Amino acid sequence: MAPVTIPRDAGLPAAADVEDTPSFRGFACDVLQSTDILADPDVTNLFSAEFKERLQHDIDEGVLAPGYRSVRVLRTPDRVEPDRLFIREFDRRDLALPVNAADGATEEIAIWGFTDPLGADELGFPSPTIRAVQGEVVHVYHRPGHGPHTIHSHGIGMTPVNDGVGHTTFELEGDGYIYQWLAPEPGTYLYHCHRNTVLHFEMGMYGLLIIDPPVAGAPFADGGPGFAARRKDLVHYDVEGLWVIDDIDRRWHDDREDDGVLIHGHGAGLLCPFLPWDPDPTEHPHLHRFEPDRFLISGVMAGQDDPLITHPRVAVSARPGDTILLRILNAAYTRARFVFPSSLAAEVIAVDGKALGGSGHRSYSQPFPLSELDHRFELTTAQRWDVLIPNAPAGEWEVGVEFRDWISGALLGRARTRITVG
Ligand SMILES: [Cu+2]
Repeated sequence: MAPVTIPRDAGLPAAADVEDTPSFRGFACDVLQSTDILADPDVTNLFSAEFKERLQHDIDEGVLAPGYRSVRVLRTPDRVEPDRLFIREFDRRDLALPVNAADGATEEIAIWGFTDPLGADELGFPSPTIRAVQGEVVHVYHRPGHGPHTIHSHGIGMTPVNDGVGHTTFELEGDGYIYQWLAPEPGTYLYHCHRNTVLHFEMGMYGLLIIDPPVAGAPFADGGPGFAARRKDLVHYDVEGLWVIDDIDRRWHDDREDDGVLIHGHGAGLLCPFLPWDPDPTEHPHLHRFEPDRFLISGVMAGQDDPLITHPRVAVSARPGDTILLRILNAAYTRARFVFPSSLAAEVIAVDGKALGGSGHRSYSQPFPLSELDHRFELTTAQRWDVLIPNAPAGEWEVGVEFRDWISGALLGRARTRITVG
């Protein structure tokens, strides 16, 4: 692939060149006038016909001045042709989350998340994976729909304007924004909404973000086979398990009455965490009260009596001798403690999207066997570990997850799943 340069991604700007100062102010002032939006064909591609109609209507009716500027219509600075485009739209639905594969049970939970109109266009939980190849220019076009949201690509290292951290840059309403970044070194990352994050992340506005190495066949399909970075080299894996740990406090998700009346909205708890958003705070929580009562792996709930999850989205199936790569993300607010079978020779090859023993300043670290940690480890919120199981031995291997209070360490819930090799 020919190397691509995005001007503001290439080193530091010249001090004299104010336009190139990578500060929020410089970018945020690049707010389009409504007349620009309606006239510029390059820009109009960014906005739906409905949005432009509405804008024209508001101008015709005298609601907006012709030169109206709004943060609804930010244009991506230094936009170049992308190698890969993703669209993520906001949606909110009552989802029937699977409780377990065995009996087909489900439980309805209100989920906020991202849909992919280029894919299934259905709200899933977690949101659909973003998967790109190292070195690619990636565009993530976020259409927030109602209420402000953002997309923060966690661990990617983009320019400030593209980092999607609402309180340091901007939040999006209306027709959204195209986030532009260069895909960094291969690894396991995540993306999530960074508006009123404590609430929006809990409500489900996140998904895995995986960067694959630039080899034939990449980006790889979720589930494998593929290649991942190990030290300074690549390792082939036959099967990929994507384990996203989450916990749910169902009171937080109880955002509507039966008649559809809103109990709490996007800004709940934002202005002052001690102001009740509900007249009866014993029924509905404030943001400082998180007491999870449902425990999940990759959107599948652990049963209340038997926490074993055999759902094919979670449980891993492989053949003897296969190499298995587990990409594990803790998207819970509790500490997730993993317990692996001691007879499984598993190795931690990457932490937070960085290959241990990789090049540059990562050469001080090394991959290590899980036996060094007595086959158990703990991840806090947003942490990722990539665990490699080479030459998988035949058998049925169970991996346990304990959900531990982030302060006291008290056991709040459990989940278990299986790696079946045979
Ligand atoms: Cu949001």
